[in-house]
Formats: sequence, structure tokens, C-alpha cells
Amino acid sequence: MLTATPTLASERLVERLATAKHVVVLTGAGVSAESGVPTFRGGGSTAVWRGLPFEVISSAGMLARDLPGVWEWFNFRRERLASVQPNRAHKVIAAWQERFADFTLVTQNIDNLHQQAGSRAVIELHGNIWRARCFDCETRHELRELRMAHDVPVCIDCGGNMRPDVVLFGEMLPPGAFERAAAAASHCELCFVVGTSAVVYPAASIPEIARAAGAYVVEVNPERTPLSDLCDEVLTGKAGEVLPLL
Ligand code: BV8
Repeated sequence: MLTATPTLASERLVERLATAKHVVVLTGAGVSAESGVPTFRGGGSTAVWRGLPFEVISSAGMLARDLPGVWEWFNFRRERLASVQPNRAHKVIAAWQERFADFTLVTQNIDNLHQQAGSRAVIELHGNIWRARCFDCETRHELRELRMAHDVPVCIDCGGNMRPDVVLFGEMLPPGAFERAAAAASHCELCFVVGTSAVVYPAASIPEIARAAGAYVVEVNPERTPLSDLCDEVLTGKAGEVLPLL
């Protein structure tokens, strides 16, 4: 006896999925949870490294105080990512770039899993863990191209010290990244917010911009977030289980 697929999406969402041309998806750590990447929050606790909450170790202040320490933190996370694969949620989102005429993927994740799943032109609001940037000449390099000196990669162009090419707390986002995301959000008909606790700004303002522009905003998350009340629809569940049903 065929069990009916639980119709998760409302009529309105089904209609929007059928008619929307401009679609924006914002993702957070939750979209990578089913790949085995730990989230930062959830279950009431915040990620801690060597006794420091991640918002402290991943901060501009820490970079100034202890560059090798910051590299150790990101080396640790990169080692864990090396054996991780994109999950069904990443794959569905990658397929959506063919499904919708004008599709924009905005992520807070630095884990590169969207790109590994086939997503192109991903707007990385917070950078990428597989890249480094020179303090002196600002050149970006893939980490695998670099040699380490005193636990800190050295720039192959100018010999300067390199830093992780990620946005730390208290730092500005990459030039143009937020502006491009906000522009897409301001003229989309449908905006999905997948796997984010929606507390870090300015990323969390993207669905607010979409809502203010009249878009239908849908949250996909097993837990409620500060954004849930603003959404037109909340699909409660894991991204890898919910997205394939849409
Ligand atoms: C800036 C890279 C200008 C490094 C990151 C306005 C109000 C208040 C504060 C501020 C504000 N404006 C600026 C600030 C300060 C700060 C900020 O937002 N602080 C927060 C903590 C209040 N913002 C900044 O500093 C930003 N810069 O604003 O510059 C400026 C400068 C100085 C002063 C003022 C302004 C830069 C922020 C970027 C920092 N870098 N990442 C690294 O990775 O270490 S942020 C990092 O944390 C992530 O990228 C992400 O953004 C955030 C974590 O959030 P999530 O991804 O949502 O993950 P989380 O674990 O929290 O939640 C997971 C969710 O998934 C949960 O809801 C869970 O239920 C759900 N889930 C779990 N499993 C699943 C699932 N969902 C679906 N499926 C599942 N299977």
C-alpha cells in the first residue's frame, strides 16, 4: 500500500513553487548538519574551542592577538571537513539553479559543500575555509597552493603572512557580497531560509529584506528561530528530508 507523501507544503507554497521566477535561498550551518558538520548553536549550547566560545576565537580581536591560534582553529575544522560530502539538501539546492529562471544562493557557510554539490555563483557572505588572504597584498590563494611557516601560511606573491579568507566577528563582509544578496532578496517572489538560527547580522537581514519586498518567505528548520514569526510558512524538519519533497 503506497503511503501518500506527506504534503508538507501548503497550497500557496505549491503555487509559488510553480510560478516563481526569482528565487533566493539563504543557508546556514544546519544545511550541512546531515553531512556530519557540527552546527554552532543548537541544543542550547554554543560551539567552544579550547574553552573559548566560537564567536571569540572567530573574531577580529583574536586574529590580532593570536594568528597561529586562529589558524589552529580553522585547520582543525578543515581537517574534519576533508572527509565530508554534500548531502541531499545541498544536492536539491544545486538542482534549483536549473529549476528557477533567476536563482540566487546565499550562504553563511564557509565549508564549500554547496559548490561541491554543483552549485555555481554561490554568494559566500562569510568567506571560504579552503582559501587564505594576504595581510599585506590582499591576494587570495587556495590553501593547497601555500607553504606554512611558523604555523602561518606565507604569501607566494609578497612573502607576507596569510590569514583565513573568512569573515570574522567584527569584520566587514566581502565587498559586494551582501549588496548582491540584498539586491536579489529585494526582487524575489520566493525566499527559503534553510538551517540558520538567524542571529548573525547582516546575514539574518536578507529574509527581512525579501519579506519587506513582498516575497513569500519559507523557513526550513527542525527548531523555531527568531525569524519564524516573520515567515509566511515554516517547514519543521531536517533540510535533507524536507527539501526533496518540494
Ligand atoms: C559586521 C565565519 C560590520 C567564521 C561567521 C546587529 C545586531 C547585533 C549584532 C550585530 C549587528 N550587526 C553586527 C553585529 C555583530 C555581529 C553579530 O551578528 N553578532 C551576533 C552574534 C549577534 N556581526 C558581525 O560581526 C558581522 N560583521 O557586522 O561587520 C560591523 C563591524 C563591527 C561592528 C558592527 C558592525 C560578521 C559576522 C560573520 C562572522 N563569521 N562565520 C567561522 O565560521 O568561524 S558567522 C558564523 O556563525 C556562521 O557563518 C553563521 O553566520 C553563524 C552561525 O549561525 P548558523 O549558520 O545559523 O548556525 P547555528 O549553529 O547558529 O544554527 C544552526 C541552525 O540549523 C539551528 O537553527 C538548527 O536548529 C538548524 N538545524 C540543525 N540541523 C538542521 C538544521 N536545519 C535544517 N536541517 C538540519 N538537519
